Amino acid sequence: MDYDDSSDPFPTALKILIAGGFGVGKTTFTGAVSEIAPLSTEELLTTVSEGTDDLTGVENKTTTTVAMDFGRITLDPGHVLYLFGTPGQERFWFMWDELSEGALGAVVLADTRRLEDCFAAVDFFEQRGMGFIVAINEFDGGYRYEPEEVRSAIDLDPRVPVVRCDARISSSGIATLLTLVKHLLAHAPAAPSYGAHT
Ligand SMILES: Nc1nc2c(ncn2[C@@H]2O[C@H](COP(=O)(O)OP(=O)(O)OP(=O)(O)O)[C@@H](O)[C@H]2O)c(=O)[nH]1
Ligand SMILES: [Mg+2]
Repeated sequence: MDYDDSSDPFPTALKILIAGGFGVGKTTFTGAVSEIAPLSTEELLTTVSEGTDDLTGVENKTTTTVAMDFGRITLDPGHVLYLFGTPGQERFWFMWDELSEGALGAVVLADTRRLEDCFAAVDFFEQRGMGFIVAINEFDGGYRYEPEEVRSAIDLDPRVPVVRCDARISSSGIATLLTLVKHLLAHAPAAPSYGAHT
């Protein structure tokens, strides 16, 4: 990077969404990478939701996000990411429009045991023309699919990166966020501070 950030005491704030279906690990991801105590709006799962949400694979899950998760991570002296985790339960999806206001891009977490649950998030960002990547959260005991297998299963645009991650591990989450930021910069109309290609 030929850009000197050191003279600027105020880093650029970038708003990023952590999205995906119910129980894919959005709250876990945000909590693992955040350098501040993550804000989370968890409520106990009710017996009503047992009928609507598929708990396969996350049987021990007792809470769900009702509004959002919030975390912060400093990528480098010039860039701070503000992470907003979306609620996964369908009845809270009205929050997504609100949360995506001003967002630069998104990580769509996917669980390969319930891949179809990420379709709604993928559609949401495709329709709005917002840059996103798909991160496969590898749960214990799940079959390890190749990213390219996942790409063709969701019929994803070849330009959208697909990566693997473990939402519980900070370094894995950070690597995922770096992939997203690089993807956003590569497709931004102009990013002179990074000397992006014209
Ligand atoms: N084994 C394993 N468990 C995980 C992983 N990520 C999340 N979990 C567990 O999966 C459950 C669901 O994680 P959450 O972070 O609450 O998922 P969420 O996407 O925020 O869920 P909603 O907000 O309800 O949609 C929790 O019990 C986590 O401990 C992972 O990578 N591996
Ligand atoms: Mg959550």
